[in-house]
Amino acid sequence: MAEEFPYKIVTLPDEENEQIKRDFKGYISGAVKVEPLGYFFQGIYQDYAHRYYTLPVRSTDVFVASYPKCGTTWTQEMVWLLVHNLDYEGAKCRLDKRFPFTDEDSVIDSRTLELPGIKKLDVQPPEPGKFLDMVLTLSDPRCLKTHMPFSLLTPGILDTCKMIYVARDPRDVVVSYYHHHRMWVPLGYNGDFKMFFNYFLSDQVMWSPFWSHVREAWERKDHHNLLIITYEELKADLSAVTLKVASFLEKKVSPTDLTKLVKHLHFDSMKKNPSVNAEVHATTGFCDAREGGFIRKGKSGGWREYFDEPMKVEFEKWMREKGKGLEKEFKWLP
Ligand code: PPS
Repeated sequence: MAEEFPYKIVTLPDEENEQIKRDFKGYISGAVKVEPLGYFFQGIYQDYAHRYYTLPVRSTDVFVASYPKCGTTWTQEMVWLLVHNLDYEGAKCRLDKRFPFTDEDSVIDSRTLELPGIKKLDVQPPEPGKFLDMVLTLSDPRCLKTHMPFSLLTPGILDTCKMIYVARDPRDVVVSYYHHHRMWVPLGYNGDFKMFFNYFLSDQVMWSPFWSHVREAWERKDHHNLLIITYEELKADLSAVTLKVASFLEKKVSPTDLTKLVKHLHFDSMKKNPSVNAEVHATTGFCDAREGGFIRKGKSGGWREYFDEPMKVEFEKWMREKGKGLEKEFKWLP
């Protein structure tokens, strides 16, 4: 018998919901929280929650999971190439086709693509459920991206397949996520950074709360099928992390292969690589190129240019209170 979805999905109070719909014009279905941890989604998540929770996983699957903007794409490209024995020719195919995003159906509401207030788009609205259907028909080995926290994924997923979980200093995450919300036209966010910052700190952006997300992964850090890496480690020593991931995936990489792969994964190459930089969406109007592109700055510590002193203090307090030790484990704060 199919497993029951064990959590309660709660709609936000009317006033809050209406405000969110005004600030995020793409959230046509409003917003919900999944209790008890309070994971925040658009209302359309309800149509897929059970399917995500019961997604059949295979022993050959490799997941890259993260809270958004933590270095998912970077890790995906590395993982795909390692899994596919450095098939650079195959890697010319778009990453979102090679390495689908299992949550996609609940991120872009297909109705937003027809909204007059957003932007005239010349792409066909995707059929609801299309992305999950595609995931089910992929042949092995599947490489899958998710932003779902462990509790909303197939229970016991790590007993079946491997997963690489990526984390990043939330101060850089909030900046990157702000640009992401302005860049993806169907999300319909036109507000300023301060307003987004407040939404982030009150866990009212998709896949928040950040700390519960990271903590759920951290609690599983000793599982042999889970490897946790950070954006900061990738920045500090891409070769070392690549070797660590290769070893986790039981792949051998020669020194020559490593040099080539690290070059391929460098920010400058990824920024101009059309199979990963999502520039195709700029031509359809799906993505507003003025926000700096999907592969945007690629730096650690860029938050300093966005936070004023009170924001810095408030955010650090939030990190210490909600992070409760994790902020130190991940070396984001001393
Ligand atoms: S998403 O939408 O959640 O999948 O985004 P995600 O891929 O997790 O994160 C996007 C940020 O990762 C940066 N990025 C890189 N940084 C350095 N080197 C490479 N090769 C690289 N590729 C992607 C990307 O620029 C986003 O960070 P910001 O801070 O916005 O630049």
